[in-house]
Amino acid sequence: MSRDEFPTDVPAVVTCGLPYANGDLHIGHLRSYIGADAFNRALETLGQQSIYVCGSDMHGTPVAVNAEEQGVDPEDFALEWHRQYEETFPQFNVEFDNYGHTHDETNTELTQEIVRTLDEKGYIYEKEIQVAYDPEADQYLPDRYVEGTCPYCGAKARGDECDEGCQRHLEPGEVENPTSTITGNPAEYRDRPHKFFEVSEFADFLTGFLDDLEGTSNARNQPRQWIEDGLQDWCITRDMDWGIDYPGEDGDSVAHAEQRNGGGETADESDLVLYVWVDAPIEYISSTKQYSERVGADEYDWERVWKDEGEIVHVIGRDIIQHHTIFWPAMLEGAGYNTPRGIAAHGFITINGKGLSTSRNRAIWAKEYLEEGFHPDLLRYYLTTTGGFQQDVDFSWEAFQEKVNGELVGTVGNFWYRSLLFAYRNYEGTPDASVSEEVRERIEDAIDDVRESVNDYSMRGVGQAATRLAQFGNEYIQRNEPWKLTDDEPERAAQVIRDCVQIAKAVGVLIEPIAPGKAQALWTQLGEEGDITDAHLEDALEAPPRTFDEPGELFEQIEDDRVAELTENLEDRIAAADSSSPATEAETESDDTDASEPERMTDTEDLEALTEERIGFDDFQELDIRVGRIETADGIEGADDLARLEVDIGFETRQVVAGIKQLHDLDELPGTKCVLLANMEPAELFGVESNGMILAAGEQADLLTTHGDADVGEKIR
Ligand code: B3M
Ligand code: ZN
Repeated sequence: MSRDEFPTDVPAVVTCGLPYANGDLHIGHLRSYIGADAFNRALETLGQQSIYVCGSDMHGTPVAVNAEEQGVDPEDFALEWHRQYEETFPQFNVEFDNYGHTHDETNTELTQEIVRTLDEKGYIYEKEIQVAYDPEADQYLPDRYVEGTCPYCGAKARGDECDEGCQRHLEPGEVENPTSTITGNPAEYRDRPHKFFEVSEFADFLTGFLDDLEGTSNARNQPRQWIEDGLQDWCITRDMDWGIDYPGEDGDSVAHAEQRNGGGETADESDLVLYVWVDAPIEYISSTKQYSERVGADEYDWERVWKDEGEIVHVIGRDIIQHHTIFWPAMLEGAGYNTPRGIAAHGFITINGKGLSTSRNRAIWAKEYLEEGFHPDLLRYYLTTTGGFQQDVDFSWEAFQEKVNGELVGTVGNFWYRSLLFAYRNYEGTPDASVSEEVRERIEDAIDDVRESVNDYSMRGVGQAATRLAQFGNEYIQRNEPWKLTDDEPERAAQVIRDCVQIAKAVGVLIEPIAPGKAQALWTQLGEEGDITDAHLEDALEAPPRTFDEPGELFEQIEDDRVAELTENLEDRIAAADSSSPATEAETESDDTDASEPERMTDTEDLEALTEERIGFDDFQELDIRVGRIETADGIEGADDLARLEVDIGFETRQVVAGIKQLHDLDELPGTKCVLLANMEPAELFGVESNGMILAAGEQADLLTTHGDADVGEKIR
């Protein structure tokens, strides 16, 4: 089934994975919230009716364990974090139409109603299973209360997820060699009756669902394997107090007062709370419902969207694909709700190739970023345009600086400022001329690129389309040199500047989903009325106001000494985190994980768009590309992804650093012919000089080579 492209005339809802209300947010979390915010804004720019909702994830062991550690009530603990998140999001220009939480009345009621429906339809059964138990603590050990070995891949795993290995969801009782995270004692397994949701009944439905699903290829393809391997039913209850009660026959929710212990083996439903992954995604619906109730069903009808027709899009981390592509759609289908149209699953943010960790202070914190005084749009731009959405992105302050100074300051900001200033000084605003055919067409192409990128779920594509248009603008000014025309050819000068002001406005409209604050500032400088958030793509071609005031520069260079200081601080922090013994307490974030296996992208829609700008043969000649032979290949201490290669290029042997360690068996490489850009500026990575660049294709770093007998040192032309 192929769907109508965005914009459609059916209302959309965009969501992002709910943050556990259990600790500070870091930039890894922000990739979801910013990515989804940008997607929602981009849909609106296309003219799609769309809202963006989310809420705090209040339940489960991620919250209970942390609250317990601090000796506070989980509800108070979670509500405090919830309040903080509500304050933090707007500071990153992340604007939810509704932000609720999973413990509120709407979600509690809706969750119980959905579970009751599933039960009535016969999709829920009871079964006795073995659950981990700590005799000393006299407590059952659901999920993060227990650690052990993953039965699938052998990695160290939590009770419900193989967070450091294969990323699978684990059912109670599956983790091997279980140890209690409360006392550190080996856990016993005891029999307990629990409720199961018959996910296995939905295999055919899910296969069809995946055939139609849009979004990133990881979310569309990975689950097929899980279905082929055979779906297990899903245990949806837990022996703990904190959570939404399993709904009783009469529909009452039963309050729990005392900690249950290992005594009873009755199937008393009032003893069980729902597994956090049942009520968490239901918050997507509850939050939509709250929005609908606030604005009125005439403006936005949650029931239409969730039960009749709606464009539902989830933005999530790649560690929770299984929850969103198997459990969640099965629940929705079983209870008679609509399933998502698109799921975009992003890679992790890493530092030195390793995942962020809240408990080890191995992170760049959201608050810290803001305290540094950086504008939120810089991080928004960096996070959305660095690497493909599915790729893991290694954060460094140098890379951040390079992006900001190169693309935002050097390309976008520079173009905006020089065009508006020239226009202001010579014409007190937009010159009286019409936009040239060339420029109109170029803007139309950029609009098409944005539309396509949104339909490809590529926020990077949106950002790049805007930046490329600004780059064209800079070239256009340079090529036409209006400053030479004002005296002798005033009409021609006015024409060129008219074009530039139009391009500046268009760049603003196009970049708004990614950099809404800066785009609004440009809008104001242009003397436009209202909010740029309300602008649609077509407005990029509408004439800007005739007059405007003197513009100011909207972006500022990030200085080298600033970056040096930030890098030093970060390195100290990472060294401390890496030398600390593995945390014995349960980790507090689902993204506490090493990110070592970037997904392979195989679908053509994931390919980077072809660059439109052409280069001359002379430009190509400037690249000195040579045939080389890899002599040695070894790892670099402290850098999980990088390899140090010695490459013979005939005249000499070059030392080159390449990000291929995770993707190739280094022992196999010596003797392999490769292709090397020899006149690349030397750079230093992790203290190792890289003198040239080895060429490779795609995310999997498929090394380029020659197929004939070209000698080492031959030039590639
Ligand atoms: N609260 C956080 C995570 O695992 C979890 C997401 C719920 S989304 C419904 O990323
Ligand atoms: Zn595993």
